[in-house]
Amino acid sequence: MTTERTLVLVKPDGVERQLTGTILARIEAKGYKIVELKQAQATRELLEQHYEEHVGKPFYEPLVEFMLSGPSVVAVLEGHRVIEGFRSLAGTTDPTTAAPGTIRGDLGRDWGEKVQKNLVHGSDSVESAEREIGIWFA
Ligand code: YYY
Ligand code: MG
Repeated sequence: MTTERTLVLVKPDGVERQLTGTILARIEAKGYKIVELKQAQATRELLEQHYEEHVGKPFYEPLVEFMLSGPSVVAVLEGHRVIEGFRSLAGTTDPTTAAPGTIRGDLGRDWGEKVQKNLVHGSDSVESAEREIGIWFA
């Protein structure tokens, strides 16, 4: 089995709520290695690439506005099966119903807004991981 890399974001809600340390600690406690780490302010152009699969969907515009609302913390994790491992750690997309024990399930909820502020992003495949790492660490 080969070592994988995945792109993780602590989204602007996580940074604003000062949950970066908590989230990174959970990643390290699970045993994954953080091999790149920085804070970055996304641009509309960057987000259009990052979320290319979602361009045109009803939630796309609110999602972009939210992602532009403040800096994100951007990390690359490394480990065996880290792509599915981080997504399991993150929990399902809707933080209200994400399982307790996950990052989204323990730390997130619906704030009554159009967009789902769900604290983190994790790549969903080897292909998207390599693509997203190239976008955020160009
Ligand atoms: O991979 P994941 O982040 O769990 O969900 P995606 O289906 O890739 O959607 C990306 C992002 O868009 C999601 O984290 C929140 C937002 N979103 C939304 O606001 N409303 C939806 N119905 C679906 C997704
Ligand atoms: Mg996704």
